Formats: sequence, C-alpha cells, structure tokens
Amino acid sequence: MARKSYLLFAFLLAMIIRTQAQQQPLPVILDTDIAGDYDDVGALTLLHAFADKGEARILAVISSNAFETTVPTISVLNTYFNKPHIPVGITRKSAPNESCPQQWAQAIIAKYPHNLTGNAQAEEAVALYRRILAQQPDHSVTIITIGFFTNLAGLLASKADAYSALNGRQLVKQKVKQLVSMATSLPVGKTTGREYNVYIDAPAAQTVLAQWETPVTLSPFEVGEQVRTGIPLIKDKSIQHSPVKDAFAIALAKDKDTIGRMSWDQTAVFAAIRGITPWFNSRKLNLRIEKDGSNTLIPGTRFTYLELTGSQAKKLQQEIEKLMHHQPAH
Ligand SMILES: [Ca+2]
Repeated sequence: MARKSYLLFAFLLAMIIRTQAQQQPLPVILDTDIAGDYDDVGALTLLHAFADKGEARILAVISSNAFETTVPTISVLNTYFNKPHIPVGITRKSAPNESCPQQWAQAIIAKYPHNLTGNAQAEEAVALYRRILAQQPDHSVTIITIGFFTNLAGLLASKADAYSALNGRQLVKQKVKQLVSMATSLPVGKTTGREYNVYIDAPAAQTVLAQWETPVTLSPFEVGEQVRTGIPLIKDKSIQHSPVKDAFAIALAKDKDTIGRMSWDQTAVFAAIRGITPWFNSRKLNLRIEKDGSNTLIPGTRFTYLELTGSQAKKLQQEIEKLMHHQPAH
C-alpha cells in the first residue's frame, strides 16, 4: 500500500514537473538586419506576442546590419511592446550596411518613442552575445537569425573574456539549445540556390553553417515566399498608433503590394517557438556555402530543412497574420 502511494506520488510529481517545463517560456536571442525589408518588423512582433503569451522570453535583440536606423527601430518596437529595457546589440563592423529604401524605418523612428536613438548606444554584438549566454543555463538558449551571419561568425571566433573562460565555439556548444535561421534556398528540383541572408555576408555564413555545433533548423526562401501577410493588418481599424501597422502600411503602399509581403522572417520565429509539426514538413540535409554565397546540396543530415505544402502555407499564413495583430497591454 505504501509502495502504491509512493508510486502515485512520484507519478503526480513527474506530471507537475512536466507541465511546468512545458510552460517555461523559451529563452531567445533574435539576430536581425531590420531595415532592408520589413518582414523583420513582423518577426519581432511575433516574438513579442509569444513573450506576452508566456511562450518566449526575449534575452536580447541584436542587429547584423550597420545601417543607421537599425538600433532605433528595434528600440521603437521594444518600447511599443512595453519592453524598452531588453538588451540591444549591433555589429561594430562597417558592413553589412543595407539601407531602408522604403523609408518605413525613418518614419516610425520620427513618430514613436524610443530610448536608443543611435546605433552607438547599443552594445557591441559579440560582447552582448557572450554576456547573455554566459548567464544562461546550459543548452537552454534558442538563437534565431533573420539577417546575416556576421555576429554569429564573430561569436564563434571570440576568445575567453570577463564574461566566460570559454571560447566562442565552446560557449555556443555549452549554452545554446538550437539555432533557427531564415537562410538558404533550394528551388523545386534544384540542388543549388542563392539567398540574401547568406550572400550578403558569405564568409560569415560559410563559417557559421560549417562550424555551428548545436541542432540547426533552416527556414529557406521557398517557405516564407508562400506566406503573404500584412494586408489584413493595415486594414485592421482596431489597431491605432502602432509602429508595426505603420511600417507595413508605408512599405506595402510603396511596393504597390496588394497581396501581402512574403513572410520569410516570421516563419523562422514561428518555427523556433511553436515547433515544426504540424505547421511545417521537414527533411534532414546538408548544404555547402560557396564563396559567392550560393548554397549547394551535399550528402549528409546536418540541418533540419523546413518545407511547406500549399494547405500548410494557408494555415500558417492565418496564424502568422493573427500574431502580427498583437498589441501591447496598456
Ligand atoms: Ca531580415
């Protein structure tokens, strides 16, 4: 009888621990090139929505793009979502430096409050990665890249410092749970492709995708291409005074886009937090990054590579669009 009670107690305890583990928000660092395209605005909105729902905890937002609007843009969005003190980092390299031709970034910076008014006010990207990772439990951190691999290549090459006695590769291996990247492309029936986040800083992508020692999930060009969002958002009259809505309204109008922007970056954030099944299909494969930033399919199972059927794309589009309508509690 005593043994039965003990087993029941042990079972209930295991269930409680399991439920608590499932409810723990996923600690995330987002690495973005926010400026050249505005799917990053949608992706950061998704991450804030997940944070407000208790599904994610934003440890830092870091820019891989030296363009002058990136840190103020991140600050505008973090401030709008009531989290103005999330650590923000940026590369101190002069490139990549990819501008905001549609001027949505300049418009929201001019209109909305933010505490980081220039890139110089953000921390250096690699130092911030090292500081944050060193403080986290082992194998706990999800890194999502929706820009270039510039900062992660710097992190891998980094040496022991005041934050950690581990070098960059050791620190990543010890602290990171997974890397989820919007990167690479394999058009249907092809064994090669070329994608922006990779070719803008091809040496960095080569380093990271060859050396990274945790599980890696890739959301390629062909996934985000199928998911069109933003038109319902800019028509949603219940959303007022929102930098997210403004960014999409300005950019979609400039693009004369009436279908909705392709949602590359949102798919990576979505897969990182909500998981692959049933939203995506996936297969294991390996890719070599060439000097020109193109990618070639090679034998191996190094990466989890996301794919979407037409009906999955429709469901994912609805879900991402809904999350992009998320508003902060006031
Ligand atoms: Ca991006």
